[in-house]
Amino acid sequence: MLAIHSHPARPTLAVDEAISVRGVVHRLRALRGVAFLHLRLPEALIQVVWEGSLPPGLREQSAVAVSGRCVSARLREAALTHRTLEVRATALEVLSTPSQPMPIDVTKPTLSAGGAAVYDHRALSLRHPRVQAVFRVQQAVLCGFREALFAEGFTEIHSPKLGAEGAEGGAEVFELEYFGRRATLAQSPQLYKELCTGAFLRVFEVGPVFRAEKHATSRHLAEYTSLDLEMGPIASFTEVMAMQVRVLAHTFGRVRQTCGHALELLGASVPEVVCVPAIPFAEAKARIGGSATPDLSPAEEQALCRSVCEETGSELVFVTHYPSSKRPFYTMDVPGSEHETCSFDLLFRGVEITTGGQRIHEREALVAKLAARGMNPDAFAFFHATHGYGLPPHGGLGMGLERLTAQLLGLANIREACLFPRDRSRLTP
Ligand code: AMO
Repeated sequence: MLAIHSHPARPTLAVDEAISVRGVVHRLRALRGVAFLHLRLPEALIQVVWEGSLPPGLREQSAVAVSGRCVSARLREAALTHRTLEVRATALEVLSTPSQPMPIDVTKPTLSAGGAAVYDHRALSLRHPRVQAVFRVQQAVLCGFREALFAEGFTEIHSPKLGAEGAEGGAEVFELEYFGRRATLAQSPQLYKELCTGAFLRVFEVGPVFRAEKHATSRHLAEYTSLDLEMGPIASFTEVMAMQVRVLAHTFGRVRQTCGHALELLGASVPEVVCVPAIPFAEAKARIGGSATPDLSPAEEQALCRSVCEETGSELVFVTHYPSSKRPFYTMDVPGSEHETCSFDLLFRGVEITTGGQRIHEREALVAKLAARGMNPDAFAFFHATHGYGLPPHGGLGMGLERLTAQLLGLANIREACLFPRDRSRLTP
């Protein structure tokens, strides 16, 4: 009978060790009698030196099995991580051979293919070390986010992505046919994370959300990964802001600790998050001489970040008390005001990365707000019925993973931080 053991055979990538690995040939340079292979392993790019004739089928992108001995640590500049090694191979077996050459060159230090080609051949451009570095940082961001929230007593949830109504309102909702009736794709886990505060008190979710954005911009996707948290009971939305600061401080620390080489490859610096300035919306507008609109335009967000950074040195800034007209129905208004909300955005290097705030937790107030907005309270009965049975005063936030990654790494376009981007014109690959 076949028995499968739990001990993984992970190679020790250390100088003077015997090594036996399977990987993919990233780059092949064959000289007379000697070949240099850059080999892609799960966490590293190593150099393999092979003296002898080339086995049939050995090409770039071939999968191979290599045995040999690690002789030195080298090739730092091309590597995916700091664990870089040179291996003298004594055996080299070809496991698979591509039938076509690559349409884009992933072996040069920077990817020279133009914008559309990078995404048309996304599964191939992901093989480039710099492109991979983006996703290694993104993984560390996720890891840091989760670690920080587990340490704060949060429970991770997975809410449905198919539903009857969009949570965020507006026209940015995808509709589809669902067994003969209309359904929508979740714009956010908002309603479900709120409901879960009644059970778990503190919850978070990492998951896909869908926005039928009409405009093609460098900061909008039609599908993105939302990092959400919701917590109760709270006394003020500033507790949510404090949680955001603690979570980001830990997350950025995690990235600095584990992604040194990826950051170097991308020329990115990760700020220390100690204290983040907060400025009310009206004051923010006045400070930059902004327009009279109830939102900050992209240019105003940039101007505000520049101004606050010059004064305080902080690359992050909270804007609080957004006008009620620009916030969804579930947002709590400042007591005694119908115009200002207990809410905030967090801007990072000129772009909004987070929206958050306190929510209405009393059923009557919620139903009244829905009705006042001309929305049908019956369509949200499953939501406000739970409020009737008691929800703690609660608040939370949602942060776009791709936006956060793009801002952290100074990427010009959010698509660079998305494995397989979806926008108005792209549904494949
Ligand atoms: P909001 O709609 O502001 O708030 O979204 C929260 C954050 O998600 C990111 N984001 C996007 N990223 C890429 N493409 C898009 N089309 C896109 N739209 C938004 C941004 C933004 O700051 N339920 C609330 C959050 C909450 O209050 O808890 C919400 O979804 O980084």
